[in-house]
Amino acid sequence: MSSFYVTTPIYYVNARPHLGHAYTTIIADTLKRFYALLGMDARMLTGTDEHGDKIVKAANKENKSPKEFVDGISHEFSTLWKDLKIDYDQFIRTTDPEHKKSVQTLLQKIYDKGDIYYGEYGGHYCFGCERFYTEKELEDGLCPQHKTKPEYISEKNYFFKMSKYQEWLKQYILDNPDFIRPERYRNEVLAMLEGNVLEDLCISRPKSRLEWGIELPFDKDYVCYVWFDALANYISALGWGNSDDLSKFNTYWPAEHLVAKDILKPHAIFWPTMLKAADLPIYKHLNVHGYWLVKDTKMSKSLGNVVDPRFASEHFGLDAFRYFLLRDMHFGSDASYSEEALISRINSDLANDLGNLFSRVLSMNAKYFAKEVPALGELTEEDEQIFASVDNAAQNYIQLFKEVRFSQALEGLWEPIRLMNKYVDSQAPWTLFKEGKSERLATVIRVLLENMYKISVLLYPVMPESSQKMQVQLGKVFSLHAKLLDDLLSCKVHLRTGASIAEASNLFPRLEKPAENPEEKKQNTKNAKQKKTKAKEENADTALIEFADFQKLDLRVGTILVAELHPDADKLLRFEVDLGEEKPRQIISGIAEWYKPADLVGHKVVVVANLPPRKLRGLVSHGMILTAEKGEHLSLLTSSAPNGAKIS
Ligand code: ME8
Repeated sequence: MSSFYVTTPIYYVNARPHLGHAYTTIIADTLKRFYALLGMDARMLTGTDEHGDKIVKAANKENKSPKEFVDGISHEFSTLWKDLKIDYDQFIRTTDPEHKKSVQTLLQKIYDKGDIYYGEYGGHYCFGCERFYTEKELEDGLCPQHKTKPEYISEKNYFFKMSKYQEWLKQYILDNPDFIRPERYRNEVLAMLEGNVLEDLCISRPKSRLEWGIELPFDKDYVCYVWFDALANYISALGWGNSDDLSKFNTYWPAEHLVAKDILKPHAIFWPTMLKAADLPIYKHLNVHGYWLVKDTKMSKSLGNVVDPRFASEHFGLDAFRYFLLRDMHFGSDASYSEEALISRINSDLANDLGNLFSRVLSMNAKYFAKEVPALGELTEEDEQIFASVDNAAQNYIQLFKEVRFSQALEGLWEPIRLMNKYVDSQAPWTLFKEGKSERLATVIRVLLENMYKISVLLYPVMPESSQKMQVQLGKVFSLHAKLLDDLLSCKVHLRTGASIAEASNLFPRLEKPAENPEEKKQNTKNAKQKKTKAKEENADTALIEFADFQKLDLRVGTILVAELHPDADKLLRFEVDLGEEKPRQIISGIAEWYKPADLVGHKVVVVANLPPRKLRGLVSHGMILTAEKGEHLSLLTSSAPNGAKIS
């Protein structure tokens, strides 16, 4: 059986997992499932990157030892992947003893070959990136990523002769056009290789400065540079360099790597040259995606705009969330995340198109054929068109999936889904039923059921649980085997005539409005309050009104006759105020935090009497009682004038 091996970056444990991490991990899971569907022995690796300065700093901040700190966050990643039902085979941690051993084997191998040397180096070191920058790479003297001033450090270190492999790498990329994909990233890497002389890579850090790392096997005063250590995870996970049993390595290597554009250079330049130096086969493809943005900005903890994938998947449904991520990001480009976009995508593609198709067809089948699969009769041209369009879309879908173009693959698959909905309308089974054309009715329903089954299988990598639900409804659940897709596509009929199938159910309920995450809700209320206060302050300073505007106000004095709590709102009070009119007025006011109702009866107050009536939690308010407010302090405006006296 042929094999397939997909990896995610191993994530830093200095921050908690967010949507960006979840995206890469979900597409890795999707690819694994896709290749399993193709009949391959598919394997997926993910994990955490736990050494380096950044981690030590983050641990110090929380008053924890590095080990205690990394254990906690690494666990958060692994439990999130379990909650998101990611089917990974292995979760590697760079603090695993096997991994450490592999890194040392790799270092020793390259050292013995003469491609690691000891030298003095002075450079601009960014602690955020954990790397040296050359003068040329800095922007206005600042790190281009972190916009902070790097520290100039001069020290003796070990270097990997990366420059020696520059020409080889350039040629390799030219000879293998899809080695780095999409093309824009290949071009970016070629530009790095063509325009500059590659510098050798500093691969050590003196222990006097940093102890939290893997010791160099040839010098115990140094630890390994975190990127050299991290990249090796892709092979150490397969047992390379830490065990005599190389069967896993021989079966699964080379890998298909998935990363975002932030870590293009280490994966496209450091890693292949490291593999070449160690005489190991180069990975298959580097698949590079863009960023998920929130309101056009990259997610970051400091901006407070990180999206919590657990909340989103629980709220909108895991499969629907996966579908949105795969459909809305064109692999390679940035994409914007918003709940509005997600809801609109789910409602249009899943509720309207796919869900509707299933519920219509299954309910007709229940009504006309007592929930049994009807027989396929002679096929008309329209029937053949449905089969052809599904087969065609399936071929394209498979090809596009192999090219990691998930969005286009799904877009193409939705064409036959929409076509089937139109086919239902044009064939009008309800008319065939009325006219007693039962054989034709059976064929129409069977054409639909067979093609719905194919779609359900094809959707397995993207929406595993829904795929299974659809198959349960259709009375046939597939099991993975080598020829599954060949069989699926080479044959028109997969269901058994007379087999019982389900009644209609709502696979993808329509979503109504964005979710309010309790944390976000708190933040939104806080922001709204701050905005209101700021606007008030600004108005106080700047906004002048015309005298005519003031004259429009009808301010009157009145006596509170009744004061009580609003039956449906903690912050509101209900008043009846005598303004010298025929009847007292009902006024609802938000002052329950400051006054007890009983204390207010008999008080004289000032009321804005010409506001339009307004409903507040079910009770209509005919005016507003004026208060004076400063900071936390609030008091009622009073007057000794008689009821109904006008203030001017
Ligand atoms: O770089 N949009 O770890 P990291 C899309 N430890 N993907 C995003 C994203 C966003 N806004 N933010 C993060 C490291 N990602 C190293 C990797 S590998 C040998 C070492 C995803 O925690 C994306 O996959 O900073 C990106 O490449 C990765 O998280 C960076 O994770």
